[in-house]
Amino acid sequence: MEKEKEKEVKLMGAWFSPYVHRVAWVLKLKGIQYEYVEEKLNNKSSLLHACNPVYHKIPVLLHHGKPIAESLFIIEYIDETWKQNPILPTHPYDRAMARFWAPYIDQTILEGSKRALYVEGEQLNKDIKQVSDAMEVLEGLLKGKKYFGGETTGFLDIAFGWIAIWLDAIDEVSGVRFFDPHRYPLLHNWKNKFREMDAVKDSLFPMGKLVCFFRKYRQYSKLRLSEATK
Ligand SMILES: N[C@@H](CCC(=O)N[C@@H](CS)C(=O)NCC(=O)O)C(=O)O
Repeated sequence: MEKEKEKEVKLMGAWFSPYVHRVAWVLKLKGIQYEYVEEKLNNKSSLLHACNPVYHKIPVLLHHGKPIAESLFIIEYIDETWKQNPILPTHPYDRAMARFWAPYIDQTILEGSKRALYVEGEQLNKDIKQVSDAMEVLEGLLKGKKYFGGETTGFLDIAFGWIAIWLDAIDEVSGVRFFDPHRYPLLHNWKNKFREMDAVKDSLFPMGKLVCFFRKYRQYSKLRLSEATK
C-alpha cells in the first residue's frame, strides 16, 4: 500500500537547477520513489504552466496529481507527508529559524552570485558585498556544529546544499571568488561532508557541464541586458 502511494510522485525539473536538486535530495533521503520529468525552460510544457500558473517555474512536485510549487514549500510538504528521516528541526524555535534563513540565503547568495555572472560596475560590487555578508552569516551559523542541522543534516543543509556544488562553477565563470576556503573554513569542511552524502553523491554531475551551462547563461544574459539598456 505504502509503495503504491510512493509511485504517485512526480518531480518536474531541469538538470542544472539547484532548486530542483534540493527536492530530489530530500526524496532520496527519505527513500521515496518518484518519476523525474525534465522540462525545457525555453519551451515550457503546458503541464508546467498548468501546475505552476503563478510563477511558471520548476521545481513542481506532483503528488497524486496535485501540484506543489516552490522548492522550500515542497520540502516541507514531503517532510510532513513522509515521516521517515525527518528534515525540519523538531523544536519550534529551530523550525522558525530554519524557515527564516533558507529564503534569505536564496535571495542573497543564490540570486546575487548568479547575477554576478552578467552584471558589471556598481551592481557587481553590490552583489559581491551582498554575497560575502551572507557567507559570513553561514559561517557563523556553523559555529560549534557539524552540520547546519546540528549532529546530522537537516532542512538548512538541504537548502544550502547547492553552495557545495554550484558556487565553484559560478566562481570559475564570473571570475569572482565567492567561496574562499580560508575565509570560510567551517563552510569548507561542511561542503566536503555534504558532497559525500549518498543522496548527494549520486546526483553530482561533471563540473565542466555546469561551467559550460553558466558560460552560455552569462553570454545570453549579457546580451539581454545590453538590449534592454539600449
Ligand atoms: N523560488 C523558487 C525558484 C525556482 C526557480 O527560479 N526556478 C528556475 C530554474 S533554476 C525556473 O524555473 N526558471 C524559469 C523561469 O524563470 O521562467 C523555488 O525555490 O522553487
